[in-house]
Amino acid sequence: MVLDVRSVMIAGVALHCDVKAMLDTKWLCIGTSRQCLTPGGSALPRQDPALVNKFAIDASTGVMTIAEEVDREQLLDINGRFEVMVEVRRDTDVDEWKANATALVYVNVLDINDNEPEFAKDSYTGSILENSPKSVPVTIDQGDIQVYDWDSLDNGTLAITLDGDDGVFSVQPESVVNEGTILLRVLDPTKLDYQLMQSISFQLVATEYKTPERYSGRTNVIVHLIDTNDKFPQWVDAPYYVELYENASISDHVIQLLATDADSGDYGIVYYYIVDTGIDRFVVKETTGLVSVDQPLDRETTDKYYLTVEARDYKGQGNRNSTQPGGGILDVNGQCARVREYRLTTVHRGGRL
Ligand SMILES: [Ca+2]
Ligand SMILES: [Ca+2]
Ligand SMILES: [Ca+2]
Ligand SMILES: [Ca+2]
Repeated sequence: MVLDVRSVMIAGVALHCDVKAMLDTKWLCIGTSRQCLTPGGSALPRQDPALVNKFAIDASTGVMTIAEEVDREQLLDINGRFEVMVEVRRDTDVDEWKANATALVYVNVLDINDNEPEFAKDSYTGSILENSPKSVPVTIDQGDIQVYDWDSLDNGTLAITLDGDDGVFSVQPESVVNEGTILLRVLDPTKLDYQLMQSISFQLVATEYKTPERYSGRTNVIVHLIDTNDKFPQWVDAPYYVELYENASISDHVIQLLATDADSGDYGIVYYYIVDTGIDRFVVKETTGLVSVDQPLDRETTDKYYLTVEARDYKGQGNRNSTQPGGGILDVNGQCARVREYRLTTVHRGGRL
């Protein structure tokens, strides 16, 4: 015989079962047995006696009752189904072992929606490279993001959504039954710019969508963006043009060049290099961009110079951008040596190499 009982039931509630129908005036029900039998009658491994003891039976009426609280979600290893052996014995028998009978009572514990969706952790942290393409998964520091609702079928069926991520990520899967491991993937790569934001905070939400209660659970997620060297040095105030007198001394400052780079750390530190071959009249300090005279100038030979200077990030090994500062050599005519600096729009601005 099979009985159904709603979980969680309160101890003492009567189950009117067919055990009573087995009884007549000559038989007494003496209680539940701890031994389980298959429907065919062969011995099974015993259910935990503690489980069988959740039931009691009235010895005179045969009415089974619940002796302890029954929670289906605590009985998943037996699929929410008890197998209770009930024994009856005729009280007038001298040899009670020959005058008894047994029946196996199956008790199915029916589910109620008494669990709310829950994530394994209250918060998660993750990381991802900026500019990662669509569908790339976020690396989660804690391993997997796991969500649970152990209620049965619709009561444990969840929709997984994002709240507050501004459309940057997607979730996979979008629906879970009972338990699931949630992956976060890139949905909109254009918003993964370290120079715009270094981290994104949002919530993951698991919501029952097949129950009237619509229970839901949330967890907090912070995804840190990892900078990449995606920005190139940019020249400030280019193009450059200077005029200097031919008697300028070695080490005289000619012009201060400046390029900036928005990346962080070494990706954003700029070094300067003169890349022309055959022009050895000037030097640039790698770390500052200051151009100085390195060889005596001779106006009779050359009255104009154009250098090509590169700004490079990542210790001089990364992205490059060049400019071409120009210089005119002026006759001294008895004046003191000095430098005149101009910004000329006609001077070509170097492009990316
Ligand atoms: Ca539930
Ligand atoms: Ca339940
Ligand atoms: Ca960057
Ligand atoms: Ca850079």
